[in-house]
Amino acid sequence: MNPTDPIQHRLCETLKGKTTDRPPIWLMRQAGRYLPEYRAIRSQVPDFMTLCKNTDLAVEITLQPLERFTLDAAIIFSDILTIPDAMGLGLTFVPGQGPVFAHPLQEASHIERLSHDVTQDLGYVFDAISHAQRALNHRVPLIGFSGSPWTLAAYMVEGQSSPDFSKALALCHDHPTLMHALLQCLADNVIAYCRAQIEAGADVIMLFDSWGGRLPDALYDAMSLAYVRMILSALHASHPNTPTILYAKVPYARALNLIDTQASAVGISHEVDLARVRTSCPNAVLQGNIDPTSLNANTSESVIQATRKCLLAQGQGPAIINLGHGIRPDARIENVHALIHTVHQYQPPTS
Ligand code: 1CP
Repeated sequence: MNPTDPIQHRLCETLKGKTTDRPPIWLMRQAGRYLPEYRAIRSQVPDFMTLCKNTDLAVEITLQPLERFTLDAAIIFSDILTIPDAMGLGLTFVPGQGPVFAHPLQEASHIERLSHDVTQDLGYVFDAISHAQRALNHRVPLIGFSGSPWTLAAYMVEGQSSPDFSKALALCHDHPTLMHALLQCLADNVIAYCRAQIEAGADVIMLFDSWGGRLPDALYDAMSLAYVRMILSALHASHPNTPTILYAKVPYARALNLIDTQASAVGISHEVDLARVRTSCPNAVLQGNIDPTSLNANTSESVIQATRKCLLAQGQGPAIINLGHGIRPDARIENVHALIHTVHQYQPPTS
């Protein structure tokens, strides 16, 4: 290679729809509680946000999975709830319970007063990205990310995680104009946040609409996808060379809706039949779909089978190997090795 040529990373090439020697692999939540080296750092700080706001620790944790495994991407260590925190909702992570907001959105005035520009309070994320990029030194691309407006709004209205996000759904039904004001405010913030991550050095932007599946069919497009499309088109207009990945935990029909957005790739949940999506969309760049619980088994047989099934389902289409949702804290390290080894060894069937 000419020394002035840009480095051809598998992930970025695949996101451009190009063929690579083998599909790229990375894992959602690859830096996290299943790693003893993460737990060692985590035990030294009182709460999770302290890790995100400390540049050196956030960079160290971003790199941890790359020291152990041969992965094709790094993802910046942070959380989707940084935006609501910067909007003044007072975020803490309560052990055993997850995220909790001190000031959830409970009345119209709370929403009307929200700030449309919080990027100046999120400098710690951009610092972590620029430092991580320097530490990576072009080894692999760095993924920046944000939650989708709906997924962020669901937490902000509810005040915490919830099995059904019923308060947020009630707001959609009872006060749709107010909900749209909140979603638009979040969309403005997400656009500015993602642009600043790209300017700081993120090579790829991923949007998580993790709770898109909680919306009924009648509301999904208006309350979630419309804002996702707005963000993707704003990012592609300002940064046409930065690819995007859109993940949502949604069933088959909605997965096809995601592919219809401008996202460069779509993350497919493990509840969806990947082979069926591939048949419908032979040229779409599809990521994910391996069941994260297969990493918790006592032997590696399940994850090896799940990985082979995923590779076969992808067929000749452009593929990014990943899980269908985030890796769980009780995932076994040897199973993660087995998953990655299966991808590295894979020989596509000759037709
Ligand atoms: O105490 C701890 O160690 C907290 C555990 C933890 C970790 C490791 C949380 C709290 N967030 C994270 C990191 C994180 N979160 C990353 C890091 C980068 C990587 O992938 O390695 C990313 C991308 C996220 C994104 C995130 N946070 C999502 C979207 C992805 C998904 O899994 O759907 C969501 C929904 C969150 C909210 C959140 N943050 C943390 C928890 C436990 C949760 C989920 C709470 C719930 O179930 O509602």
